[in-house]
Amino acid sequence: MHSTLDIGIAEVAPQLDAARDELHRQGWTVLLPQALEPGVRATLAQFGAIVPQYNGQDTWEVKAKPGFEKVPYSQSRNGIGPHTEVPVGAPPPRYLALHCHRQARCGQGHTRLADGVAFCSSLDPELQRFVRETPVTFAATLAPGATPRQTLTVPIMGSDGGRPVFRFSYNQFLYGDVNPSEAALDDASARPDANAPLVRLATLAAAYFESHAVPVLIPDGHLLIWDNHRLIHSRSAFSDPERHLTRYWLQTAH
Ligand SMILES: O=C(O)CCC(=O)C(=O)O
Ligand SMILES: [Fe+2]
Repeated sequence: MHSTLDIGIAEVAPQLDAARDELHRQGWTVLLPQALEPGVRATLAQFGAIVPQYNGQDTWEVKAKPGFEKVPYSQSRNGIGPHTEVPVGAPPPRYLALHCHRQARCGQGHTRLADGVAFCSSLDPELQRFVRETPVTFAATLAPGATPRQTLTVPIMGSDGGRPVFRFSYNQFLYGDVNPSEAALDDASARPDANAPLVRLATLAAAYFESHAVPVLIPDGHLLIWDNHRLIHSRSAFSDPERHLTRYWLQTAH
């Protein structure tokens, strides 16, 4: 006998097959509200296992909160530079999903995606070598200025079972942490020089995003899912305080 949940998933199976194809082909896809009818978690389970976030819970609300007005943080209305999620993870979550409850109505607040592997190919040979060979210490705190801090030292372009695993953080390369505090942002003396490879990479990624990123304004009720081992994402600033998405991290066996 089928439960309601089984029937729900069976009904959307063709849509999910098409979405999986697109996810593998272009690195991202958008699921329609109908594909989420069996329940967001049940649908996401068809892509991977939901894993806990920095707060220990398996969801994170991307919604502006007081106290983060000056930092490039998910719970602010500020833009966030090009990054991959959880670069301190070994491995980082394979997929990232954003379920949109209410999109910004101000014409901004796009989630922007670009191919990290293509970005690496656009670099000069010296930086390409740096990206593949030089270990970089990634550091992440749960929230700006918080403790504890997690770190991992690995090259930017690594691999997991033969697949590329790309780690990147504009914030980390410029300000020393995935979630820089206001003090770190203000501390010009602590800033590495413009010729340092990590600073050049951050600047080049921002420029690459200007010309190559796909801006996605996830419609209300839809879910954007992308390959976090391959794509870099960023967010444009917005003013609408009601913008609200729920973020999920998924892990796969391979
Ligand atoms: O708000 C967004 O569109 C994405 C923010 C972000 O980078 C994240 O939640 O991982
Ligand atoms: Fe992110």
